[in-house]
Amino acid sequence: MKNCLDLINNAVNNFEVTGVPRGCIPYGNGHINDTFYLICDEADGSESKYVIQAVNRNVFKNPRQVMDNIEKVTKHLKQKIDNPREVLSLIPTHNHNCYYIDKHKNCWRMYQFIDNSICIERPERTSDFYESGFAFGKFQKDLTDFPAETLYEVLPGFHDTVNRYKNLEKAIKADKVGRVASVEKEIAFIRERKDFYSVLADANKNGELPLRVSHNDTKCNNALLDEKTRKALCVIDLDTIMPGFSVTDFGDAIRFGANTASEDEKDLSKVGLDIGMFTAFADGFLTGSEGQLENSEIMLMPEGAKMMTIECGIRFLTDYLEGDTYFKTKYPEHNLVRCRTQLKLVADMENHWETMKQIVSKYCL
Ligand code: ADP
Ligand code: GN1
Ligand code: MG
Repeated sequence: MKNCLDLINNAVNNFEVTGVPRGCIPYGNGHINDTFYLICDEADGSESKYVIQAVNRNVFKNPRQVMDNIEKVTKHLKQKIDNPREVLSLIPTHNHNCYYIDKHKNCWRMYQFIDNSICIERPERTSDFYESGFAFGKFQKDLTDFPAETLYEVLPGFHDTVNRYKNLEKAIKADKVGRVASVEKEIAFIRERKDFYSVLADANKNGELPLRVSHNDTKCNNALLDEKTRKALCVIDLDTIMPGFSVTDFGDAIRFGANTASEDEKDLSKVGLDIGMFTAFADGFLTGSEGQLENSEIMLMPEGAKMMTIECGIRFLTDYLEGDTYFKTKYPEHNLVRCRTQLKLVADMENHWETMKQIVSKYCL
């Protein structure tokens, strides 16, 4: 998509932008969608700025449902949030739609660009991670009264860890690209923990974990911060909004941002849980959600962190065994390297289990 200028320009021409489009450039470091930054020249000499994205059709088989979810949720948020920099604003097409499907069936959408914002790839300081937690916690709070069951499950079973594990077992059995023999240690680690994978689903059945709107991609690069104040600004990347659990949103953020190393660090001695970052994010998330979460949910946050980490490890390993068809990879062992960081992080979370529980327990009412 990145070089298809005609496609992008054609898409731009279908949206109600103000001013004259000057040009689009690839933007951001997202792994899923193709994102472009668009500047338009206004008659008075000023500029208007937009983000135009092609939704990844390989991941999202039904982009209309994705857009329907985003439209409903942003509409709800706009009733509570006045500041246009704090909520994504969809730009309509000339036909009053919130997306445009081109002749190649690419689904395009456009947002107002949130100016003077920063997008952190990994938190360098605890205060940034606190703000990221605050943004996602507030997102939970603002959507407490949204009927989660009215959202489409755009990625069915996205955080169904039991099923993710079953898929791994299928991939092991199929051994499509002959890689199983080289990953026996990783497989054993994952099998040893198989009783854990149903813990959140069971808590939901027992009434300890309510169904809510979950974001499902709470990496810190999906919460913009204000460039000057570095305060939480806006939650972005709403493709994966679905009915789900607060603790998986919490957990996925910890998985990514409270790792002492990056997701694809090859030196496993660098990988571990940064308790300072964990504490900061928990503080931000539980402050931002302002008493909307139940005590039983708060106490399950360490489980959410461990679940998201092992689930991601399972997904990376499955993709590795299936020949790297889902996650974008830069070299042949990339998915395996990512899997190993996740498993190392799980082991370190197990070492810090009581500390994590104590930290979150302070927020129970
Ligand atoms: P992906 O699913 O590929 O991660 P995102 O929706 O997160 O796609 O967008 C990719 C990047 O584009 C973000 O990390 C952010 O830097 C930037 N971005 C997206 N939407 C906006 C916006 N409305 N204003 C400013 N920057 C944005
Ligand atoms: C994908 O590309 P990004 O950062 O938005 C994936 C997440 C994984 C993550 C691992 C829709 O997210 O679930 O946790 O990679 N998103 C989807 O880096 O599968
Ligand atoms: Mg993103």
